Amino acid sequence: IGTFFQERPLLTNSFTQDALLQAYLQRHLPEQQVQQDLLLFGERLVSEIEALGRQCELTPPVLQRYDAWGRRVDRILTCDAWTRLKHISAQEGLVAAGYERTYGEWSRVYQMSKIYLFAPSAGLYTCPLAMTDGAAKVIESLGVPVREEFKRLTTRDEKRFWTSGQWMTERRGGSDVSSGTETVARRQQDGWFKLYGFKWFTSATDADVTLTLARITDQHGRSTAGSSGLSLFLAKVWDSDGSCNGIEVQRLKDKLGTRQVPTAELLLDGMSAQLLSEEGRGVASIANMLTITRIHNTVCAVGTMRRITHLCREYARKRAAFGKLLKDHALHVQTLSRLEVETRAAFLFAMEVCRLLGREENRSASDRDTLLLRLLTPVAKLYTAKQAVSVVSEGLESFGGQGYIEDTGLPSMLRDAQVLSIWEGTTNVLSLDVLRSIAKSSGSVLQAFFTDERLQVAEASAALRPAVTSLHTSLSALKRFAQTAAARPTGALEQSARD
Ligand code: MFK
Ligand code: FAD
Repeated sequence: IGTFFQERPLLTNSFTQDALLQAYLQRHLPEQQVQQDLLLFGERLVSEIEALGRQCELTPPVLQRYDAWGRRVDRILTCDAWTRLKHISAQEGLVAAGYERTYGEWSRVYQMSKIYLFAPSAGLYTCPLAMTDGAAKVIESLGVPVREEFKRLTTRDEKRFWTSGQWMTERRGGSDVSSGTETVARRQQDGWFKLYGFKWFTSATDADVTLTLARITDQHGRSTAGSSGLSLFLAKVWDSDGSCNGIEVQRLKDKLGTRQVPTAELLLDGMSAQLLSEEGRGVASIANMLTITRIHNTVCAVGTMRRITHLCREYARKRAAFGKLLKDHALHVQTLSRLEVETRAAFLFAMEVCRLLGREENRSASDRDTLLLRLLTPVAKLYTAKQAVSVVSEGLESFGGQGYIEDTGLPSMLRDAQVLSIWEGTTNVLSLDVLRSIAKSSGSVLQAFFTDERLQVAEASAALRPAVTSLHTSLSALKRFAQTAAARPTGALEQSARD
């Protein structure tokens, strides 16, 4: 069979090999403790976490519907590596660091730096972590008295750590949750609710608790349609004896990627749940969760881009073609440079959003910071998700045929990247969210963006100012129209004709 065997690309400490992350932290968060923690975490990624992530890919979850005696049990069986990743996530404070706020306004940058390093090795355990972080954020921001749950979602104690699901999507609507949600909530005498409905996509369904949306019914069983009829609930997924809390697991989805994560279809048949939001404020209340999970999505997308770019560079130093190493072929270097530029730009974009989030939570955000966070969150999510697919795809090609071979571990990166633009809001839905943020702020989010000196868009800003002003005028006109229309429909039409 010959004597030549290609040397594989080596994965070394992800922190020490990442010059941009190190430089960014050196500039903004130069604490010795942070450096030390990330250095050790980088070692742990290579020595322990990478293999666990791979085991999750190779041992996907299964649904055990019945026990040996024919009783319906609906147990989701995950592999040991998945459980181990849960414990490591707690120990490393991958959610906790965002709430301990040890580094003040830079706490989110610290936490997300770890998520960024963790993501490409972690067998998608980042998925439950994102939702857990989002649930903690909702509980914290609503100020509701569920202290025990909040503590468990944000603890570093692996024995007490809980994860959360995010059950929004139903068969009629994943984007249009407001009209697509059919699940109803019936009030019980003790003030709790029983939920009945069908949740079409629920990821990391082995979670301990979940947030979900449902319509509260009156005593005649009627409920309000649209977003104003939706309320937000918190529920335990499993009862204390390990059985489901009024849930039937219909099946696990057979997915293109994210095979490590159980994603189930669930029939809610009297699931006991606690009302978290004000009645009818479910969508607005879960929006805080969406902000957090969309930022996680962004950070994970960039983490994946960094990993493939690193592996490609590594490989180019070891693989030869036409008499020299790939790294000495100008055309190949151009391809790798493009990947590097995309990855660096996406990294800085992601970290800027994390910085803004940290400032907001530390109460040191200016009005402009808050506006920018609102505007940039959906933009960062939609942009980096698309870029991740394109960068990973190009990255696979730079391995030639080996990029297509399963046991290199490379193909799963492409499969898993593909979901980043679908879940947590598709690209079009996020584009509409950008418009929502413009409309709700009467254009102020755009003004904040175009007048931000650090973004060095002064020239573009000057050129775009007339467009922003005209957008402002249109939005004001729209607002006036809506106000007049509400009070006097015919008058509004006359006024609009005059305008
Ligand atoms: C790797 C890490 C990633 C982790 C992945 C985890 C696994 C995957 C989990 C999922 O995929 S979970 C499901 C995610 N689903 C979505 O992202 C839903 C996509 N659809 C939307 O985002 C819609 O825009 C949305 C359902 C949120 C709203 O649609 P509507 O019915 O047109 O809402 P409307 O009436 O405009 O807004 C209702 C309220 O919410 C308004 O507040 P007010 O009542 O106070 O006026 C909005 O301002 C507010 N709102 C909506 N989006 C917001 C927001 N507030 C802040 N930020 C936002 N983004
Ligand atoms: P649709 O809403 O039917 O969208 C179909 C297409 O129409 C999309 O391209 C969309 O961009 C476009 N579109 C929709 N509305 C508009 C519009 N107004 N203008 C222009 N274009 C539009 N959901 C959960 O709640 N919890 C989970 O844990 C979860 N896990 C998931 C795991 C995986 C692996 C996947 C793939 C999905 C998961 N989802 C989950 C569901 C996911 O959030 C939805 O699939 C997603 O939000 C899109 O909703 P949909 O599937 O109903 O598509």
